[in-house]
This record gives sequence, C-alpha cells and structure tokens, in this order.
Amino acid sequence: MEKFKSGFVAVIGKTNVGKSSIINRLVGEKVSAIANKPQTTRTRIKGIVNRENSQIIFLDTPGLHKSKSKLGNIMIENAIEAIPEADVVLYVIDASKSSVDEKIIEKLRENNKKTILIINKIDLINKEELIKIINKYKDLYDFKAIIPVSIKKEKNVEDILEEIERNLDEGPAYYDTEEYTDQTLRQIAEETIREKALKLLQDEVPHGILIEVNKMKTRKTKDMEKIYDIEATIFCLRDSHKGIIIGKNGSMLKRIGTYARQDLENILGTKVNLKLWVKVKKDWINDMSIVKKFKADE
Ligand SMILES: Nc1nc2c(ncn2[C@@H]2O[C@H](COP(=O)(O)OP(=O)(O)OP(=O)(O)O)[C@@H](O)[C@H]2O)c(=O)[nH]1
Ligand SMILES: [Mg+2]
Repeated sequence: MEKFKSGFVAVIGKTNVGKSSIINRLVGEKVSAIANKPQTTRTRIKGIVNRENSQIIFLDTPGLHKSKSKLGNIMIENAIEAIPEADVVLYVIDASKSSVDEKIIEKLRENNKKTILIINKIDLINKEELIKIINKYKDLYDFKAIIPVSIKKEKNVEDILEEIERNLDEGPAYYDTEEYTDQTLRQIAEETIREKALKLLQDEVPHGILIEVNKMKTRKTKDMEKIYDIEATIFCLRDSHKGIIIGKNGSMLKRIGTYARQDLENILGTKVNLKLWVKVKKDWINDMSIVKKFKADE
C-alpha cells in the first residue's frame, strides 16, 4: 500500500495574484474571499484538500505589500510567518506583471523550504512571454517545479496537487476528512459579506471595512423549514464612506446584502434572513484591540 502523506502548504505572493482563487479552486469550495482589489485576504485561512493518499492543508495568506497601518503590519506578519510553518511553499506570481519581488525571493532563500513556483494568469500572456518568465525565475531559486496555470481558464490546475503530493512526507490526516476549512460559520459569514462589499465598492472605501456578525441563529419557519437569521454590522472609517456603503435610498447596502445572502444560502444549505447595519469606527485599522483578531494564532 502507498504511504499516506500530509502537510501544510503556505500560499504566498504579492497581493491580487490569485492566491485565494487557486485555493478555492483546489479545495472545490469557497474558502477564501476573492476580489479584484488589493489586500483582499487579511488573516491566515486554512483550506483542506482530502485525496486518496494525502491530506493537503493550504494556508492562504494576505498578499505582501507595503503598509502603514497596524492592520497592514499584522497582515504582512501573517504571510511571512506562514513560511517557516509550512512543509511546502507555493509561491504565486501574476504572469502579466513583470517585476520580480526581491524581498520575497530573499525570504524564500532564508527559509530554504521546498517551493513550487506557480505562474498564474497565463491567459493574459503569450508563449514567448511565458518562456521569458520561466527563464528569469529558474535562476532566482531552486524551485521544485515551475507550473504555469490559469485559474480563470482552468489550465494545468490539477498539476499543482500532483506536484505538492510528490513533495510531501508521510504523515496522518490532521483534520477530519469532512472538513474543508478551519473557519467558523461566523467567520465565513463575515468574509462573505466583506467580499461582496469589496467587489461592489470603489476606491479607498473597501480597505477600511470591518464586518462583525452580531447574531447568527437558526430557527424553523412555520413550514418547519430551517432558516438562519444573521445580523451584521459593516464598520467603516469615515462618515463619507458610510454614505457610500448605504448608497442612494439604501441601494448599495441592499445589493451587498442580496449577493451575500445568496452565497450564504449556498454555503449553509438553508434559507438566510440577513440584516446589515453600517457604522463608523474611526481609525480602527490602527486600533490594536480590534486588529489583533486578524493575527494568526499558530
Ligand atoms: N485573468 C485572470 N484573472 C485571475 C486568474 N486567477 C485569479 N484571477 C483574478 O485575480 C483577482 C485577484 O484574485 P485573488 O484570488 O483575490 O488574489 P489574492 O492573491 O488572493 O489577493 P490578496 O488576498 O489581496 O493578496 C480576482 O479578480 C481574480 O478573479 C487567472 O488565471 N486569470
Ligand atoms: Mg487572497
């Protein structure tokens, strides 16, 4: 019989390269929020893949960026500290962005972990450009493999799992094979609402958003159908942001709520009754008592 393998795989890279998209695709469930905005992922989120002969536990991390806020610093720590904890590192780059991030390469060399380079978004470039990228990166680090993929076009995605499995050592299943994430339902609800807000809102508003679920309870309807009552508050940095989030006659808040409810109904497999409020919490991104909740506690 083949030996059972398991291990932790840290997914790192700059912001917006598609780290969370890759994990969601490989896990086959919505584990992590995805948006075409920088700094979508804030904390470390686990996504679990159970295979016949292995269990792969992905650590999604916030994209590496420059930051001035306390929240931003915690986000960067969450990403950097995932590397030494991992058995294998997936370093994801965006094929359409040419500049090499020397700081990340330095971190990889420092930790000297088995690392697989994922060149994502190859749908945005041609073959010649891809060859150039591969040639550039293969001299920068001794990668176990370099895999060009497109999550959008579903190209080469399965190769990632095969290559990870090859690089894992023998080990037990750390998580129940029914589980696909370590997040609580409350966290999933918060991230779902935040993702919709990120997608619908513009400019600097999304970065200052904090979601707090105040209530999450099931009950039975008159027809004995299960329904979740969820109440959440969207905190933002300024009064002007509050106006934007609510929108004309409440139209924006309504859209955020509708999209979030639809996703949550799919995730929870029940009807959802979602109520949202908007409040201002000035400069919360620099309030340690709040941002500490994003710190990964390994
Ligand atoms: N064209 C193209 N876009 C992609 C591909 N994969 C992901 N994207 C898009 O890239 C954007 C960023 O994706 P995310 O998965 O949120 O990126 P991330 O690296 O997790 O970002 P942070 O959490 O902010 O660090 C989204 O709009 C995705 O839909 C791909 O293969 N091709
Ligand atoms: Mg992300």
